[in-house]
Amino acid sequence: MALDTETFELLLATVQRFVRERLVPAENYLEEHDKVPADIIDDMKEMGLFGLTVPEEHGGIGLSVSQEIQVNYELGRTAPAFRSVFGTNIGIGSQGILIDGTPEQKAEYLPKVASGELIMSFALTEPDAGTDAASLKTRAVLDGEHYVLSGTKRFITNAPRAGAFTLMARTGGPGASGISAFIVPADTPGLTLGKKDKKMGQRGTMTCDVILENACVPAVNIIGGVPGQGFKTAMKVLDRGRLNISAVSCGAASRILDEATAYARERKQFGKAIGEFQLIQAMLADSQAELLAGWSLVQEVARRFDNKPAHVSDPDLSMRVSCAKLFATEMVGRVADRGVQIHGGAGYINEYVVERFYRDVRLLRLYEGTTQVQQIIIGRELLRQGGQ
Ligand code: COS
Repeated sequence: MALDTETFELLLATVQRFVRERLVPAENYLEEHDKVPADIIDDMKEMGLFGLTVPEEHGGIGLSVSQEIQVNYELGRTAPAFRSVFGTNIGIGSQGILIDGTPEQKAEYLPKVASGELIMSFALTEPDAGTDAASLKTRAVLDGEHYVLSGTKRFITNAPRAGAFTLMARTGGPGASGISAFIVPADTPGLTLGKKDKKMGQRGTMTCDVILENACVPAVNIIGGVPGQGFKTAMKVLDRGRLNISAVSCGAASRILDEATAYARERKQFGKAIGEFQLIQAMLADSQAELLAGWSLVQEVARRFDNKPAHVSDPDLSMRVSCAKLFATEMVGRVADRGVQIHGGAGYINEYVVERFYRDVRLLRLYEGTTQVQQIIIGRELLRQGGQ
């Protein structure tokens, strides 16, 4: 599944222009008002951004993973909240249906996701189950043709915008095999939202708790129709999500580096531009080398992704995705830190772009699996392969 090269190049150029001409100028508004302007969301729908990864047969554009990461690189060059409007929707919010859903589930939900009519959000994390996702406690008890869900989901991105959730709950015993993935409409009686979380950065993104108190969901809403497969579905979804976070990290690093380079050319100290000092050049050089290394890695993993069917899990590929997420998200943290350093005191002042990016990119090392989770996945898989 991929868009033909010529059409994709046009789409990418349109996204680049949209980022440069519409999103970057709106960054200050976003930071000040903590909200993505409605006319920008309308433009996103019109451009087809809500359907980027949904297959054409379900009304989307059907990008391959290699194409999707390029779009995400471009979107990484602006505030992450813009991508979050549709990124979680076509990404972790609805990928579970795309990867493991029944034909009926795909036909019912994906066209609405592609048009932007339905926003979907991914609900795995709980107050006591973050990194240890397989220990989640939200219960789903079968009652005739329905499951009754009770529990709390935490830090759920886009929950206030969501029309439905891909929500993991326990239908069986302890551990991963007792978990099922449900499609839960946001208007289900018994489902309420907590107060909006106040975050360090990424203003304009919306996260909050999703609380379920005897929320009744039809049994046919289990993704794939078979209970006990939800943890695996969630992990497959996160494999693709983590690669996209890696691409966003590279895009963000390129923007920060552009800002730092421009500042180094303009800012004068000791009678010349600070960029003429080799200590400043060293920081720029390290950032450029690390960015290129990260982006090459992300593209290489994306190519492998495109060579396998989406529903098939491949531990070696998951390990490579974790390498990309670990490297790219840590890399952008270092690039942002150097960006602030090159700006000197100005880098700590809110009106400079690097200050905002420094806060925004901090989350990339946390969500969709911390750096330490990626290390666990890589380490375990290496040991499993036995050094061959
Ligand atoms: N694709 C498909 N299946 C996978 C998979 C993947 N990427 N990763 C694991 N599985 C399968 C395993 O093969 C195993 O199946 P079997 O029991 O049939 O062998 C099952 O899922 C359980 O896997 P595992 O034993 O590795 O589970 P753990 O409880 O040890 O969990 C970690 C491992 C820590 C890696 C996992 O819980 C994790 O990724 N945690 C972080 C969660 C996260 O990213 N949260 C962010 C929320 S979204 S912002």
